[in-house]
Amino acid sequence: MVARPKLLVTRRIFPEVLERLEAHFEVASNQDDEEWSAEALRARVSDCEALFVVASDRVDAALLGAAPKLRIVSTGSVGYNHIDLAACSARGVVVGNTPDVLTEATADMAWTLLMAAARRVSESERWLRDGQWKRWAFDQFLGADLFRSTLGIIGMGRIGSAVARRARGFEMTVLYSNRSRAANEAELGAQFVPRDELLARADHVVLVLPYSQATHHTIGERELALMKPTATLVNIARGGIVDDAALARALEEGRIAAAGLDVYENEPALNPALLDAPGIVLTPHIGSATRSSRVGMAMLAADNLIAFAEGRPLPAPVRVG
Ligand code: 8YV
Repeated sequence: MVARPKLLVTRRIFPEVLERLEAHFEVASNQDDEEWSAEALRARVSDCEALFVVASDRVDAALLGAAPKLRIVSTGSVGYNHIDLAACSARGVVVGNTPDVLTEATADMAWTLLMAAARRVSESERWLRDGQWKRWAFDQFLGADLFRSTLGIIGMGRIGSAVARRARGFEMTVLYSNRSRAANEAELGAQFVPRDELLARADHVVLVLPYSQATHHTIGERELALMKPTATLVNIARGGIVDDAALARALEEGRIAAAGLDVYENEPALNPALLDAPGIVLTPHIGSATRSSRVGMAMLAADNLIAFAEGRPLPAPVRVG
């Protein structure tokens, strides 16, 4: 019998996915979900042909250098900014990701954060739990309208489109900005506008663009200054797209009204200023966290690995070159 290739899985994965992988690989999986340092990861991957990671694992030249047999990296995420594609290409390492299966859950999360932030859900719940609710008042916790408001979506890919589709039920005007015009803009009823115009006109801004050097701090001091003082900002894309310190200041100074964040610079160590900022709703990177979406992601990451092991094209390849 031919030896099965060695696969390292850096996180605990669903039993049904582990079972599928074990039929094709000799699997070492982190089922206890221990925290592995970069050094520990390098040691564990040193004799592996295949690696299953998530977005919080850095796959850089140092890791690849420590894994001379590595042929495939499969990430259980749609984003792949944690993987050095040039270094993978130089070493002939194939990369796969998990698009589509998380689109709807992540779009739902954008709306969850948007509604919670615009209507001050976290803030009013904290107040209630603190025993401060003694009297009802007309002007308590006034939020912003969603119905018939203007939504600005920055990044009109799969998830941006799913966010836009949901806006129809709220009879919103939808503006979007993107690297290029979206072929589905008529179907979505979305208007393509320059980013600065979007920021100035939108009542609510949702960020759905991938992270790269080019998108680093897409929203910083200058952009926050363009937004309405009543506006809500939602980031379900990647930390680093927003300058978190600038956002905390803008909320503190009332230059925008609210923010809903699922992703942060330097996760999971949040900028403490965000914790104290008014009008903010914070979640711990759970955009894709529904059972069906996460099982779908893990299965697709496994499908990429199995296809590679069987010499078939990956169902969801990332272009490395
Ligand atoms: C993941 C994500 O849950 O897919 C992505 O890019 O950010 C999330 O859906 C998370 O990053 C784990 O890999």
